[in-house]
Amino acid sequence: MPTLCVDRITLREIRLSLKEPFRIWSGLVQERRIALLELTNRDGASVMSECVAFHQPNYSPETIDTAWLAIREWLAPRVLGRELAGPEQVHLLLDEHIRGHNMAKAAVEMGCWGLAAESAGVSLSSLLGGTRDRVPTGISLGLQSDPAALVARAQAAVTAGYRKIKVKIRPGQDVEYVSAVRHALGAGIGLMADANSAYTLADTEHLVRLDEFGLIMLEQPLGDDDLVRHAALQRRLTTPICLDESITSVDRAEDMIALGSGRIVNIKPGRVGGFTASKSIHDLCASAKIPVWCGGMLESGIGRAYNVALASLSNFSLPGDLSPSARYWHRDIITPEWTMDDEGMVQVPLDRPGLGVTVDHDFLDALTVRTEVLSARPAMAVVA
Ligand code: OSB
Ligand code: MG
Repeated sequence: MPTLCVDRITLREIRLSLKEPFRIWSGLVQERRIALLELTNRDGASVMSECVAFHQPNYSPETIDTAWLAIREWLAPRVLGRELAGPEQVHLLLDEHIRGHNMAKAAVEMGCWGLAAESAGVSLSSLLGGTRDRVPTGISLGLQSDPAALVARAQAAVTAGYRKIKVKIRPGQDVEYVSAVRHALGAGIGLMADANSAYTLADTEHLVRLDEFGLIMLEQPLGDDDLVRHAALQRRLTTPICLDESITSVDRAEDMIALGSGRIVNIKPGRVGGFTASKSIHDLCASAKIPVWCGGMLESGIGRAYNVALASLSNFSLPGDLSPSARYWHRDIITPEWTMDDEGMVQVPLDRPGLGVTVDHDFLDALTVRTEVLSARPAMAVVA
């Protein structure tokens, strides 16, 4: 068993412009500021990981800048130069006496999983216990200016082969939009809506109107930390509620099940602090017969590699937000880019060790706006 000992973490920030701005209720992303980590093992192996925090705290309290600080000041020092029995150990190591900062923790923790896979010469999917060689893919469509614009995008997505169409909604842009898309696509297409916490319980009667469209789920209608009101709303809806923002740990998933706050979980490894927590939530949900699927955070091809590996686990039974590179970027930072076949499936790169993607370092350098190298604290210098 090759040992895991991270000697160096190089942080870098890149800027990557989306082909089309992505709008949710609480904000807009046009140019993605992405923090990438390169972890180097003592044996020389190295791997990159991605921190999914946005530039603003509109999805979760973290931002790229708070994550950068947390990694430099508190998280990297916990792993650098330490002999690790395996990546399973890293979650607890980062979690003890450090509250929150899940996306920062996840970037380090998932990088350790990637490094372990790379060093052992196995695919990340096999190291995690994945059981599939391809995963079904959905698309997430941002808020549009009118129903026709949304319908056009939804129809194009169905033609491209996507297995699930998710539309963002907000007060004033909901029933009319969902109705237009459902009528245009027909009853057989898997359709869902994501509100990113845009509503309150006072909107219950209004949200009940969505029941008639046969949505596979309604994602995160209420407050990000509000399981109690989601339970009240779920009692009024026939549409299953799926929680995204609210599920920040395996304990919150347990609470959701106990309270009946939702019937489906969107697992984003960044939001829950990494792969060990993701696997625990996956296993808990499997035993409670709660389907899970892998969400997205407008990741580059590096973050996508981690999500695809995770989505190859058996209880990821619904299509994930795992769109191919070309849905987001003019050019991705990996070669070849992520693609989807016309059945809406993404191939899990099982035949390659580690992440299974090749980073385009020249392009990465051209996109980089800052870097910082973090190393194991050197032994005290002896001054002669
Ligand atoms: O709620 O899943 C979300 C994008 C930004 C912020 C929140 C969300 C999303 C998405 C995009 O839905 C999913 C993707 O990466 O394609
Ligand atoms: Mg969501």
